[in-house]
Amino acid sequence: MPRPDNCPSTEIDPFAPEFLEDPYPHHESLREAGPVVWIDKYNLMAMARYSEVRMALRDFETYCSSRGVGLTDFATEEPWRPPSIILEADPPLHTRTHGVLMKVLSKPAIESLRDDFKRTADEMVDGLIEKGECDGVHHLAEAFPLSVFPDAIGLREEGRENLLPYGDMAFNAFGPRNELFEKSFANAQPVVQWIAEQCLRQALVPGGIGEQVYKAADDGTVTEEEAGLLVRSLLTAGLDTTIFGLGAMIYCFASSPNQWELLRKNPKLVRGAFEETLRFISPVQTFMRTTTRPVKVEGVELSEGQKVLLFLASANRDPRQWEEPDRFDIRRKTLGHVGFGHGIHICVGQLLARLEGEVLLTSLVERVERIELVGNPKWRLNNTLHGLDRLPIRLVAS
Ligand code: OVM
Repeated sequence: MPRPDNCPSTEIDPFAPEFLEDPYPHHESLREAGPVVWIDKYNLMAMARYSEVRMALRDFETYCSSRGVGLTDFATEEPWRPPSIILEADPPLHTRTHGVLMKVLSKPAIESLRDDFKRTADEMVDGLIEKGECDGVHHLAEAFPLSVFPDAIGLREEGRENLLPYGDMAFNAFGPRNELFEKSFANAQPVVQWIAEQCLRQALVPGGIGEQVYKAADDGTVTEEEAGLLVRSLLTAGLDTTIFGLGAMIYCFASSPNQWELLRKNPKLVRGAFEETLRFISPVQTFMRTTTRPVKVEGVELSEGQKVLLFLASANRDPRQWEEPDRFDIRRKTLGHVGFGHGIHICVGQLLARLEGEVLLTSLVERVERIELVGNPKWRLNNTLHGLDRLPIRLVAS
């Protein structure tokens, strides 16, 4: 795929450790380079401005998902696993599968989990206040979703340690076959096998969301095999994403004590605060699309079959759209942020993610006067996700 005429280009590698460690200054260079930028290293077209990212996400006919939403072009290369029938699909298949997950993750379905989630969060926060210092990632951002999400789906206890390695693999696999990819795939076989086994109907504990997906197979909306693949989507997308989001939330408040004070004075801001975290950090940093036809963008002609890298995280901090975008401000109007994506592929699990964020933040606000940073945060590098590996904090009781 040649570089189109009159298109700015860059030698930046958006999957190199120095980019992933602190992506935000690199996003600025990409935004300033132009509405579309050619990434030499991967023959990749990039969009980093809010307006172009939204446009491409909305135009699913021109910017398709069925050829993969990572670097691998499913039209010419073998994907690492059978494609997702929702993420890596276009209408009409996407419409059908999206409908099934919409229903099992609907407002009433998710709300029925609230009381249980809140009890768990309350106990967890109480325990950590008692403990004094803790790791905000390990003891909270990971521990909370791990103790509620697999139960909500209806997974058995045994083998749950495979969930995080699988997510790490799946999100690295959208990028190039670099060191991060190779490392996460070192022990792939048993992890992939365990996941595949848990997606089967007979593996799922009755009463969970997984069982609900199979009920859609009973009424004929999807086949039994498709139901299994949709459970796989839940297991792939449902854990690392929320963990990185919750870790970011704790980090934002630990490093902005004035915002914490503001939230404690006005707990009604909890929902908006989680949303601002998603805008500010964007746990899912990027997704790609593939063009289905030649298309002109701001004077640059993209050819058919062109991979296009969409920087959600950069769109969420584009000064063309946001005032003081690099400021974490929980009173901000975050409407229109693309942290959950945009258009037909917008996150189908967003109500569950928001429930986790809201519930955990509420437990903290009710109990904690200060979140003190007691050591250096460490970022965990991944080709798609941005989040923390370690966050040494002390929760001081109010
Ligand atoms: C999937 C899926 C959906 C959303 C995100 C994602 C790995 C995967 O359907 O498997 O990230």
